[in-house]
Amino acid sequence: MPARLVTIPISHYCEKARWALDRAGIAYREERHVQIVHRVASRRAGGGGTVPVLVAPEGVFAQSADILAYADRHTAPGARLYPEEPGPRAEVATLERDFDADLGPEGRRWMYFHILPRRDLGRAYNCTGVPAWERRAFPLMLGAMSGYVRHLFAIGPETGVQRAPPSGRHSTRSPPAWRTGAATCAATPSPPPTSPSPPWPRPRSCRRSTA
Ligand SMILES: N[C@@H](CCC(=O)N[C@@H](CS)C(=O)NCC(=O)O)C(=O)O
Repeated sequence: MPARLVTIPISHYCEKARWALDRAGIAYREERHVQIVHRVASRRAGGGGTVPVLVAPEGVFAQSADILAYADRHTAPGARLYPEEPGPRAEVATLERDFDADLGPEGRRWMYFHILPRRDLGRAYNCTGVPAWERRAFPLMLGAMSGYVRHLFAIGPETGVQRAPPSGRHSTRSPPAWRTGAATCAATPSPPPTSPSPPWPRPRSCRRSTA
C-alpha cells in the first residue's frame, strides 16, 4: 500500500514534502484538506494537528523535516536530497531549520495577509483536490477560516509591512549551501495576487490520487 500524505493544498510546508517524495521517487497518495479540517485529518493520521503528515509503512512522520529525512533515506548514494559530506550536510540542516523557523512562517503570514481579502482567489486556489464536501462548504466556512488563520498566525494591519530579517541570519552562508538549502526550503509562497486574472497557472492538482 502506498504511503499517505495529509496536506493543505496551498501549504508551502506540504509542497516541500511533495517535492522531496517526488524527487525520491516514493509513491504516495495525497489527502488534501482545507484549513481547520486539516487539524482533524492530521490527528487522525497520527500527527499533532499540523500538516504535512506522512503515513508510511515505517511509521508516521509529522514534521516536514522528518519527511525529507525519510525521503533522503530512500534515495541511492549520489542522488541524495542532502549532501553526503558531514560539513555541507550540517550547513544544509542549519539552513533548513532557519527556513522552517523564520522564512516559512513569515512567508506564510505575508501570503495570507494578501490572499485573505481576496475571496475569489481563496476559492480558486485553496481547494484544489480537496474532497467535494469541503469544496462545497468552503464559502460557508470562509469567515471562520479567515478568523482562525488571522488569529493563529497573528495577521494584522502591519503584517504586510517589510521588516529586516533577524540580524546575522543567513548572511554568512556560502552559495552552494544556499542552493541546496533553498531546495529544502520548498516553495516560499507565490507572489500575492494583484490582478483580477492572475497570469500564473492554478496549482497543479494532486500528483497522486486524491482522497
Ligand atoms: N514545523 C512544521 C510546520 C508545519 C505547519 O506549520 N503546517 C501548517 C500548514 S502551512 C499548519 O498545519 N498550520 C495550521 C495549524 O497549525 O493549525 C513542519 O515543518 O511540518
